[in-house]
Amino acid sequence: MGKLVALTLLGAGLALIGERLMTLRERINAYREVEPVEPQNCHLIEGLENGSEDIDILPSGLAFISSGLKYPGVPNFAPDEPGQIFLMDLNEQNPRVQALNISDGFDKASFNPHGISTFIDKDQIVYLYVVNHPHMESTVEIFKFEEQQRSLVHLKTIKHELLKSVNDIVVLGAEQFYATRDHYFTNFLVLLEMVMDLRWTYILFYSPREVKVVAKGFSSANGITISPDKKYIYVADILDKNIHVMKKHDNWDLTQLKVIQLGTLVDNLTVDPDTGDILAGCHPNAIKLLMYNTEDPPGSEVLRIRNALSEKPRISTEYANNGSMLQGSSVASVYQGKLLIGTVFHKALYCVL
Ligand SMILES: *[C@@H]1O[C@H](CO)[C@@H](O)[C@H](O)[C@H]1NC(C)=O
Ligand SMILES: *[C@@H]1O[C@H](CO)[C@@H](O)[C@H](O)[C@H]1NC(C)=O
Ligand SMILES: *[C@@H]1O[C@H](CO)[C@@H](O)[C@H](O)[C@H]1NC(C)=O
Ligand SMILES: *[C@@H]1O[C@H](CO)[C@@H](O)[C@H](O)[C@H]1NC(C)=O
Ligand SMILES: [Ca+2]
Ligand SMILES: [Ca+2]
Repeated sequence: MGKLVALTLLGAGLALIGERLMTLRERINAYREVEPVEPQNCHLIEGLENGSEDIDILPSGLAFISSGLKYPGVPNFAPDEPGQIFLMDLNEQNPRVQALNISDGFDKASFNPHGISTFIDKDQIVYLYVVNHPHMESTVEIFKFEEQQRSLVHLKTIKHELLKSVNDIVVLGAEQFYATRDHYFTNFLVLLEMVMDLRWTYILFYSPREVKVVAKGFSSANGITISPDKKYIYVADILDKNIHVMKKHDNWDLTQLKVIQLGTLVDNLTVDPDTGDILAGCHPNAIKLLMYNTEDPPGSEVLRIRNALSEKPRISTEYANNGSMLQGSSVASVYQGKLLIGTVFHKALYCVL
């Protein structure tokens, strides 16, 4: 009798895991192929071959691009080379990228940049905040940008026990930011977390005086950005294939206004400064990203969301490719009719819309 119960329990357990695995395959679009949507005027950016995970463009048209991410579960073509931050001036006729020099005293060998966000203070000094994973930990590095010298001066490293598995940040003021945590476990239990869809990831508010979780319950919180009027925060939940629109309160807490379902795995978000539209860099099929195969590579997809705050946001595809041109798009950013598309580990694309 005991044996029968044990067998039944084992069977039920295996069935549950099997069912969860099938659900997970559905959730990460394991069966999806993309239909191409390719603007006429696009070319790959020379000098960016090993990732361009995040992009942030200043109001002046200077774009910062983080490159060389090494992160568990995602491919990397240059595992022995440190990451870099590149600069591109979108005002130029044929913009080219240039690696930014980083000041001495910062450990460049272990630099592993992930999400980035810029901040301009009242004296017009530009700061670049970078999520860094030195030795697979998570820190936030603050740099001052020296435009003339094309260099970054390292000012500070921020560490905190709640700043774990950080994916992206959005800076709100001097040393104040929201950060997303994209997974809870940092060991093999991360698989359990994905399969069981535990939803233990969150958004953290950080300031020198106060650090707190301001929103939780995400499958895997990823890209984060702020609306042009600074009242709303947009967060991509990559495993839930949606964008959460959150209202920001005076005490920095966030409350959810709505969720926009997209049916694709949303990575990083940016906002078109001219229109307020959200641009989302997406992974059409995550299995192809997680199990990299040069014969059948992961594709790329960029969505534009108009009127995100309205009853009926309009969603259109700005770019889609099966991986023959661009693999693993993670971010898209626009500046005056020019579109930059970055990827987790592959090249980057420049389009004139
Ligand atoms: C974009 O998404 C990818 C995949 O999650 C992530 O590795 C990368 O850090 C993101 N980039 C930014 C700028 O947030
Ligand atoms: C990308 O990485 C490969 C392998 O390490 C290296 O040979 C190549 O120069 C890198 N390309 C760029 C543009 O950094
Ligand atoms: C980069 O910085 C280093 C040390 O700060 C300096 O020696 C080097 O000349 C700089 N390179 C460029 C291209 O400015
Ligand atoms: C991707 O699309 C191109 C045409 O755009 C086609 O030639 C190629 O075979 C496709 N690749 C895969 C893996 O489906
Ligand atoms: Ca970012
Ligand atoms: Ca991201």
